[in-house]
Amino acid sequence: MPGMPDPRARLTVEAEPYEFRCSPSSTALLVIDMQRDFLEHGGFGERLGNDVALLRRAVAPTRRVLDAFRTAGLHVIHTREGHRPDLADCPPSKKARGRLTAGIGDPGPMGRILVRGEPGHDIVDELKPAAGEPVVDKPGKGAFYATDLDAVLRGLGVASLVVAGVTTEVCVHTTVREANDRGYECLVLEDCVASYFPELHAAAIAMITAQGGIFGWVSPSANLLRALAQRG
Ligand code: TIU
Repeated sequence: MPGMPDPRARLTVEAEPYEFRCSPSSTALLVIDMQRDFLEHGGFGERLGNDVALLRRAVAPTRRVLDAFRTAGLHVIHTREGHRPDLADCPPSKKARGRLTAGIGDPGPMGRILVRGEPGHDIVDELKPAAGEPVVDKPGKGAFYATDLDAVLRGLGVASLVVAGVTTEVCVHTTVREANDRGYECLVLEDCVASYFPELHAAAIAMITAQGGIFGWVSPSANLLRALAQRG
C-alpha cells in the first residue's frame, strides 16, 4: 500500500559496536520488570536500601519507545518478576538471601513483596501493557528461566529484541545473556535501562558490546526512534 512502511524492510540503527540491523516485523520490544516493587517508594527495591529515582530515569524514554512501537504496529512484550502467593516457585535460597527483615512474600506498603496479584508486583502506570501485549511472569532474574517467553517469541516469529527495563546488571543482563545463547539478537537501549548502582550499569553496558558485541548491541533510544521515523 503506498505510504505504508514495508514490514519486510530492514531497520538500521546506529549502535555499538556497529550498526544493528533487524527486520521490524520480526523484532519485539521487551520491557523487563518495570514494576512498582522496583520503581516506586515503599517497594522491594527501596526496602533493599536503594534510591528508586535512579531507576525512574528510564521510564520516560521507555514510554517514547513503547509509543513508537505501538504506532508502528510492532511487537511489544512485558515481563514481571514475582512469585505464586504460596511461594512454591520461590527457591528457599532466594527467599533467604540478604537476611532481610522484609523480603519476598512479606507484607509491604504495596502488598506482599514480589507476589503476583499484589499492587507492588504490577507494572507502573506509565508503562502499563496494552491489550494484546503478552505479559510474561518470571520467577527468576532471567526472563527465559521457567517461563514461556521463548515459545511466545517463536510463535510471533521474533528474531531480534529491543530491550528496556530494570535493573541493568541484574534482570536485563541475565535476560540478554539467555536470549543471546538462544540465538536472538539484542539491542539494549542504554537510556531505557537503569540500575540502583550507576557504576554497575556502566559496567553491564560495556560488557554487552565488548569483544565485538559478545552479548549484543547498545544504543541511545534516540537512534532507534530516528531509524523508525526514517522508515515511515
Ligand atoms: N528485575 C530485577 O532486576 N530484579 C532485581 O532484584 N534487581 C535488583 O537489582 N535487585
